[in-house]
Amino acid sequence: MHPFSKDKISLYTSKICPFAHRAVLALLEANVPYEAFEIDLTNKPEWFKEVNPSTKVPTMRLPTGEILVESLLIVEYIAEQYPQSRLMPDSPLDRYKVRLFIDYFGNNLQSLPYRLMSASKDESAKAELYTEIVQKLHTMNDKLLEGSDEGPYFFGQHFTAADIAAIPAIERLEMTLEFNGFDIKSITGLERFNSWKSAVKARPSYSSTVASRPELIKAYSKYVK
Ligand SMILES: N[C@@H](CCC(=O)N[C@@H](CS)C(=O)NCC(=O)O)C(=O)O
Repeated sequence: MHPFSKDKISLYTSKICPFAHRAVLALLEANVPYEAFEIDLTNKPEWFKEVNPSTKVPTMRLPTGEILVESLLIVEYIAEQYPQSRLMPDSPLDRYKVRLFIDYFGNNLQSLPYRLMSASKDESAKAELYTEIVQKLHTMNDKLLEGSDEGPYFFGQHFTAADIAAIPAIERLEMTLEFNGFDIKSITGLERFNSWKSAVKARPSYSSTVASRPELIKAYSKYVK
């Protein structure tokens, strides 16, 4: 029998997982009471298979027993179930823009930290990837400007699912760049990106839940080849 909360949402999560962090951010931003069950990804409990046979985090259990998986779909569910959170904009066109940004981010930036970690001993692959990362961060800067000139969030003053989708992987990209001796702050032309990142990181939902650098480095060292 697996543990779950009888009256609240249960979130099976891992502090070091960027996907799980999205669900945590959405729940906190929507002020939804929930109980977290921390899953050790290196030694998953047997009972986790009963909750979600794919044994991935985040997995969310509603008090009715329904199981929800996939971080972006969980974020959208929270946005719809708790519309006062305003995690998605009001108009279909603006929601489309948020989803387009999330799609762009997933296809272009989400995998960069893992790719850089895997290339870490290969200096020429790393240099090539670094050029690609700089170019992709410039494109992200442009996409943020397209969302809103002023910011600070993708959708201006309004914090949305777009910000939630992107920040966990950006945190890990920043860490991996630093780990390899690259300072993201030394890349010029990223003013909009930098102000976006600072504003998102300053939110209590983020600052109170982000894994520390040592925790992340310990967890991610297994990807370093
Ligand atoms: N597409 C999924 C990815 C979730 C995922 O890959 N989570 C990783 C941790 S970061 C996991 O649970 N891995 C466990 C495993 O693969 O065994 C989502 O967005 O929720």
